[in-house]
Amino acid sequence: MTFLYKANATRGLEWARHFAARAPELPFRLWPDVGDPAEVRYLAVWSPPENIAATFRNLELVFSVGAGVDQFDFSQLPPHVPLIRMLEPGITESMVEYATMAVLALHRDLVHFIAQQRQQTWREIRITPAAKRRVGVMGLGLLGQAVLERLKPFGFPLAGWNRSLRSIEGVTCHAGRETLPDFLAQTDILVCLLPLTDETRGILNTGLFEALPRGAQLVNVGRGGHLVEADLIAALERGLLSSAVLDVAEQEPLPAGHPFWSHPRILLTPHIASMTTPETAVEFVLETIGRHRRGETLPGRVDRKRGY
Ligand code: NDP
Ligand code: OXD
Repeated sequence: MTFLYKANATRGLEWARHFAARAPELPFRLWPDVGDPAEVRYLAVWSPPENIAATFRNLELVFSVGAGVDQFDFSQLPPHVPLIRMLEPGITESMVEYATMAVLALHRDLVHFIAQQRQQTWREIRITPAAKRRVGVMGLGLLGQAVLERLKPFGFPLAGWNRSLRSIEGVTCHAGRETLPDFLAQTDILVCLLPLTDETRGILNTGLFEALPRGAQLVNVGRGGHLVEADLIAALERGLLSSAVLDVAEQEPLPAGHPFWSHPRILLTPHIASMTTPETAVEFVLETIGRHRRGETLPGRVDRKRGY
C-alpha cells in the first residue's frame, strides 16, 4: 500500500519528510518513481496522469494538491474513488493576504502609479475613502468568505454573490444568476473566487464588465478560464474597467508576446496567490485517510456533478 505524490518536486521532498515523521508505516513515493502501480492506494496530484483508472487499479482516494479541481477530467477517475480537494490553512491564509493586497492596491490606484513611475510622471490621484469603494466577491466559499472577513476592518462596503444564499455579517449577499446585474451595479472592485466549471467558464466577459460601474476594477484569483482575455483588453480600452490584478491566465505560463505582459493597467502574478503548505497539507491528507479507513464522511470531497 503506497501514497503517490505528483506535483511540484521540491515541495514533494517536504511532503516526503513530513510523511516519514507522521506516518512512517505508509510508504510515500514521488512521481515518476511509481513503484508497482497496483500498490498505489492514495494519489495526490496537481496535474493528473493519464489513464488513472487503468494504471492504478487499487486506488482508494485521489487528492488534489490545490483547492481547485478543474484540472481533473472526472470521467477519467473511477466513479467509486472519492476526489478530495485540499483543505489546509496555508491556502486560505495566503489567498486572504493576496486578495487583501490586490484590493488595497486597486483601491489606492497602485497600478496607475506604477505606470506613471515608468513614464516618470508625478501626478496625484485623489484618494477615494474606503467607505465609498464597494468591494464585491464572486464565490462565497471557504476562500471568498475568509477574504471578506479580512477586508472588514478597512471599512469598504462589502457584498458577495454566490450560487446559494449565504448570510455573512456585514456583507450584502446575493444569490443566483438573476441577482448578478444588481450585485455588479454596486461593485467598484470585483474579486473572482469562483471554481471553474461549465457554468462559470468565461463569466468575466464584456456583458459582465458593462454591468459594472464605469471604471470598475477587477481581481481574478479564480482561474484563467473565468476570464475572456480579449474582452478584458477591450474593456480596459473602452474605459469600462480602469485596471485589473490577475493571478491566473488561460494558458500558464503566459505565452511570450501576450498583451497582459506589458499592459500598463494590468498587474500580473504567476499563479501564486496561494500555495499549498506541505506540513499542513500532509496533516490534512493523513486525517482524511484515517477518516476514510473508519468509514467517516470526508471533508473536501468533490461533488462531481457540481464540478467542485
Ligand atoms: P469552495 O468550493 O469553498 O467555494 C466555491 C463557492 O463558489 C461556493 O460558495 C459556491 O456556491 C460558489 N459557486 C460555485 N459555482 C457557482 C456558480 N455557478 N454561481 C455562483 N456561485 C457559485 O471553493 P474555495 O473558496 O476553496 O476556492 C474557490 C476557487 O479559488 C477554487 O476553485 C480555485 O479555482 C481558486 N483558487 C485559486 C488559487 C490561486 O492561487 N489563484 C488558490 C486556491 C483556490 P455554493 O456553495 O452555493 O454551491
Ligand atoms: C489551488 C491553486 O487551487 O493554487 O489551490 O490554484
